[in-house]
Amino acid sequence: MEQYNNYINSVWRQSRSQRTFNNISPANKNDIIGEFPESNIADLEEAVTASKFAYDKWKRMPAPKRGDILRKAGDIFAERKDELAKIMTREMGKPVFETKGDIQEAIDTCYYAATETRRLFGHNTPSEMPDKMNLSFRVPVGICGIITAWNFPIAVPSWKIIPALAAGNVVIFKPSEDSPLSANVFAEIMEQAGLPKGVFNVLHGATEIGEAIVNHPDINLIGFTGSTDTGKSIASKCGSLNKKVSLEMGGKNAQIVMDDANIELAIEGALWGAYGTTGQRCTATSRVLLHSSIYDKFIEIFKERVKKLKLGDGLNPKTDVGPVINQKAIDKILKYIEIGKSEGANLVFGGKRADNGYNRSDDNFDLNNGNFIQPTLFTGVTKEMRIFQEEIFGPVLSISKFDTLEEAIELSNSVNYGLSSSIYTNNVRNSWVAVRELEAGITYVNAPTIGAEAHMPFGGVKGTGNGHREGGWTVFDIFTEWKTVYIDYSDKLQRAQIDNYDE
Ligand code: UN1
Repeated sequence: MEQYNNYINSVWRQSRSQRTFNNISPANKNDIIGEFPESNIADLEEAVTASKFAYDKWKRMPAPKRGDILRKAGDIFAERKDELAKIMTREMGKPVFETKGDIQEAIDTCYYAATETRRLFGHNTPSEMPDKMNLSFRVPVGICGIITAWNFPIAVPSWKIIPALAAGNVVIFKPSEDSPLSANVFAEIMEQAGLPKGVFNVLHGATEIGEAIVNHPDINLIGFTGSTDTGKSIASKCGSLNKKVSLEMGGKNAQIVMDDANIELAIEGALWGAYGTTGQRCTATSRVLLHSSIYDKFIEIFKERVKKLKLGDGLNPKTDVGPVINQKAIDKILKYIEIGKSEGANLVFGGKRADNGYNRSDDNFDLNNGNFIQPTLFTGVTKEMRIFQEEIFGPVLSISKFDTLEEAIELSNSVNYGLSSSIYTNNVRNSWVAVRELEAGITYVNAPTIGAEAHMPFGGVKGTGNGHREGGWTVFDIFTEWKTVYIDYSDKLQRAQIDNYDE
């Protein structure tokens, strides 16, 4: 079996723990991708020592020079797009057209961050004293511990790592144990781009190494994408250590469809939003709220479209929907389907593991060997139901009914999450009222709840985040501190707040 390593100080090496875990393709349990190290605290100490040493030089390199390296990384991601997309599909399952999009987000992020290194604007402002100059500019935070999920194995890490590096930080990255190979390719690309040694390190493993990173006193910041429960416990630990922490967590995103909407467009949007990435996005459409006058018509057409979605190997271009990530995910999703049934929702389609009787992209592909679940559709879902409230992270969509826009907004907002939201309407007033009232970091008008672009702020309110926004210009608020400078050239002691108001 192929053996893979950690990446510390530009050296590929085994863990001191001597322990490993297997990375298995979710589409085929017989396809073992390789063995990866289960890192421990000794590995982390080495990475921290290397990072500290690297930080000293990296933070002093002119930002535009750092930008040149990141631009080069973008070029290499672009050159290696096809090859990397296949690796990602093999390891986490989503179809190749999606993994290519995932890499494109990283390319966009590299190019955006590279140009930002020539801005990273600070502020000059008048002093209240004569002959004195006030300014404030961004400085790096230090060593950043980055912990991410597997559903966007390149895009989501890049949203954090690339701007962190652009701003002069160094990074210790713990990828998900379900997508470790993509992380190693990420490291290879950073090295090819010319990143100095120790600036970017990868440590594989699960909770043990994740907790060690969060607890390490010399790691100054934690950037996390994953579940709300894990995020909250990381945040409380960081609180007690007075460590900066940025969290991107769960979602329970709703698409509202008004009676005046283009129904065909809304159906297409819901299909992509709910079943794209097999529903495994924090931005996924897990609820559709339909105006009562179009409720039956929408469901009738929608159900037929869901039936047509072909399951299979993401490497096959005919596949619409890939597998879910692992057995734990299957158990969780099937448990929620049972909950939905017992709560009285109508299961109108799907609801089971998909076997070879299911609509496949290739008749010879054995769905039984992979983690395949039928795209599932519940109707008649009410807001008290757990399937309406809780994040399932799988191909399960709940449909509910409303009579007025106010009711739709109230339904959309009546969950503990607030990442994405959407309204389909051809009425200007409806759309702007929704934009104003929806409690979410992102609102789409006439587009599904997925599809964030790299140069815009990304993040959510309520249980989704802790006030930060990745993406665009706002990500630099996470990965920098402000240094404020006063330069007094009056040649005398000037006491602020006192001398200038002296009679
Ligand atoms: C995620 O699910 O963690 O907007 C990120 C989107 C993608 C990013 C999703 N561009 O759905």
